[in-house]
Amino acid sequence: IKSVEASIPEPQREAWERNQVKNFTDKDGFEKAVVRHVETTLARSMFNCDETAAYAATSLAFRDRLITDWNKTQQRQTYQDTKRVYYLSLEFLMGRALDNAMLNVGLKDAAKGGLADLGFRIEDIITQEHDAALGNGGLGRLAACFLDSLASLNYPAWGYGLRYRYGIFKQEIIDGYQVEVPDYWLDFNPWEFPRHDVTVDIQFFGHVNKKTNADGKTVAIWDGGEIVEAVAYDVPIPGYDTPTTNNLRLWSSKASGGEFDFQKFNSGDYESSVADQQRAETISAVLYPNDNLERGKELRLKQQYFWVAASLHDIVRRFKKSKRAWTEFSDQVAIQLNDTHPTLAIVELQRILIDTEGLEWDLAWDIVTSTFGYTNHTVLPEALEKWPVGLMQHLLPRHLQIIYDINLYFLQKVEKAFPKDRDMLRRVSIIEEGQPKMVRMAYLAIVGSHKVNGVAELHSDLIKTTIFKDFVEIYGPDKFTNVTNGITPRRWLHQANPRLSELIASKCGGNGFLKDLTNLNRLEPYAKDAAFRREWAEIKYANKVRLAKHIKKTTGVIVNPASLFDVQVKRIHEYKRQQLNIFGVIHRYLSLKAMSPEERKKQLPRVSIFGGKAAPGYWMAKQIIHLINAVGSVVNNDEEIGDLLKVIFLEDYNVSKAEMICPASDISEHISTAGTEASGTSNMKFVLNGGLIIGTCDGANIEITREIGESNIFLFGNLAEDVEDLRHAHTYGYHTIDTDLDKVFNEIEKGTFGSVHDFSAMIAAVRQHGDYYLVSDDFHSYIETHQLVDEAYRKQDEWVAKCIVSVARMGFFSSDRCMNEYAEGIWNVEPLDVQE
Ligand code: GPK
Repeated sequence: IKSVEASIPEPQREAWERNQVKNFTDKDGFEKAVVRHVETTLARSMFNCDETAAYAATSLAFRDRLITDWNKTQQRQTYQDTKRVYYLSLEFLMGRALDNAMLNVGLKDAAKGGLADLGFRIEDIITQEHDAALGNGGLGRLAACFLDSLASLNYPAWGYGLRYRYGIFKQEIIDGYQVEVPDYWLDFNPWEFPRHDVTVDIQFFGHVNKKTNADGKTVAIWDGGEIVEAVAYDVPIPGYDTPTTNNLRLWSSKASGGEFDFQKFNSGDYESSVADQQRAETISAVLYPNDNLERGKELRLKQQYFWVAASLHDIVRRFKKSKRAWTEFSDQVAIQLNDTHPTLAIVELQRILIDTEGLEWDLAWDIVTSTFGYTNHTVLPEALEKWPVGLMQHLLPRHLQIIYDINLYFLQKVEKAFPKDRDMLRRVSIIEEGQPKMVRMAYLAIVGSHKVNGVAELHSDLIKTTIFKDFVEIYGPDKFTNVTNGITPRRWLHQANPRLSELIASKCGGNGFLKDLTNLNRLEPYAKDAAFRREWAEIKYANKVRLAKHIKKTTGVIVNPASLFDVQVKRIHEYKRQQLNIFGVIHRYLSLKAMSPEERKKQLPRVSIFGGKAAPGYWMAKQIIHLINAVGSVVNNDEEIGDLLKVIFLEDYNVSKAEMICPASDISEHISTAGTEASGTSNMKFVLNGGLIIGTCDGANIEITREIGESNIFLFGNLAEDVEDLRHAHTYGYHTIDTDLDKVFNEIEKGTFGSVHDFSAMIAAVRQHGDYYLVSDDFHSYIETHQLVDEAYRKQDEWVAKCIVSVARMGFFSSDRCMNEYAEGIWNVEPLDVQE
């Protein structure tokens, strides 16, 4: 093994070593770094430093540390020449970086003391930071948790994504309706390093010519069209308690050849030269705000190719520097496709290998398929990506030819294995026949990968028996596997809930559980310890007080922290069934209203908290938000009800708000129609923070139940295996609406919550349009289960004991476990030793 130093030529090594950057390691060093950045980098007088400047200088001080660690990590990884993982994701929902950097580097206390000396409270400085919100929801946040785990476990790994100028929109609630505001987040971003020297020219459009070489071989030449330049921006990803600092490389688009086309500019065509520039910049301008939905827009396909082509160019360039034979490509490189969004990478690598590098098709295809792995995140048909053949032909003519060839060879093999099964060929073809013809991206991803995985056991079973059934027959079951999702305990426990983390550490032998979450099991005996339960409950209460303050500040509503906090925060979607929740809330309200004052006094006070964004074009989801707010304004102002019920919609749910909300929940709702939520990951965050959950038998809820025990979770509703039959029955007229739900509907239709017209479609979806999401079928068991929740919460001691036992049994759901499973079962990569 060559050492890092060996990469520096002998005569100069001493001078470089003598002048090495020395990073701060304590409070005094931190203060010096801050003051220096205030005065020099920010050019502010040290006596004129506000919180914004203190945030900037603190971040820059930590950035200095990260980048020196980053440099060493990259050198080490290059010189050891081990296999690297490349995680391709259109979304990285990172949230804030400063708090995470301080904790991972282990210098938060130093920073806290230093900032206090300089006159600041660390909390005020941390909250200055704008979330990096380059994602929609679960899929993007999963990618961010994976990066944290990969670095913490010392895996050589890079993320590749797009540097959107606008992340997910900011949500405002105006008169109860969602209004979208652009999220321009790049005004000051100390966490990225522009690499103006790392650029790639990306080609679009044009045409393909055939040319015969000197050796008589025919080759394809992709000519003409337009070129857009990709510029790299690097974001350092620090591991927890390790010097490993990995890289997230984000590509930004820019007109090729500098600012303007000078030809056009000089010829007086100023407007069109500016227009060209703007068109190029549009590619990385904005994140598509859809979750679990693909809308097939041309610009989206351009984004995908732009990002994939730049990333592959980078990966191939790095490989070629190693001078190894092409046959060793997959010994050096593993590429994971986060959903089908980067599927064109398969085609692009095949194109590079055959067109640019001159390899034979079969050899190239072996290299390609041994390099890629594909993760599926949904079975919802509206989310499965398909692109019109015509659009692909226009934008990427050479790629379409290659897709046709991939399909031809694939179908030939299928035909051999299943002779005379014409329908099989039609079903599995990468090209869907129809008007228009479509390229099925998931099928292309399966054919071009060596492993396909789902994200929870039920989901991985479902893809094998439904959407990808034929492919299991063709390839055999071993190509398909499961890796149940996980979350990083650093952000979702240590950072979000410092007091709970500290209490746990005091009983688990220190902070080791943050690196091996299974160590949480040492907590279990303390569930029986009354003093421990008191401390535990006191922390939960303090977290609820903090959320109550936020609610008061942002909505004006005063909630009692002693109430049961019932939380559903996630993207608004019919399949996630926020409508079921709000109908249940209305049912509770009607029940309270029907009670005598004496009876009412016996009821448990509850706060129903919602949060989440609706895709701007998802009309029904927006109506759900409106109904929640409409119910809130009636219930919250009903003096007869008082503290017994409050309904809150939290504006602009995002990662940093989740960090405040998860620790403050008593019960959270994960109530998707069985079989629709691939995994869910917030269910894990809530349990890890000492909250219980109410949920359906869906996604990771099932495995959470297996781990923590059935008595510690509130399960309800129909099972996935029954959904199809129920839907079938609805369609053929056997749908009687649950009587309690019918009362709720009647109340809405009386106008109790205002605009009857707005809510009629939500009701019609259940009553008239087949109730696709089984809201009525599950309503009764949902209501009953909430009664069980009330009863359980009254027995506080038992409740707290359940919470402690659940946390103790959550070790499995660390994204560290997840990354180890991918590394062993899919990537075949190993961690790199870090002897410093
Ligand atoms: C799945 F298909 C998609 C999508 O477009 N966006 C998204 O966030 C989610 N997902 C699933 O809905 C979750 O069940 C899952 O936990 C998450 O991906 C991560 O796998």
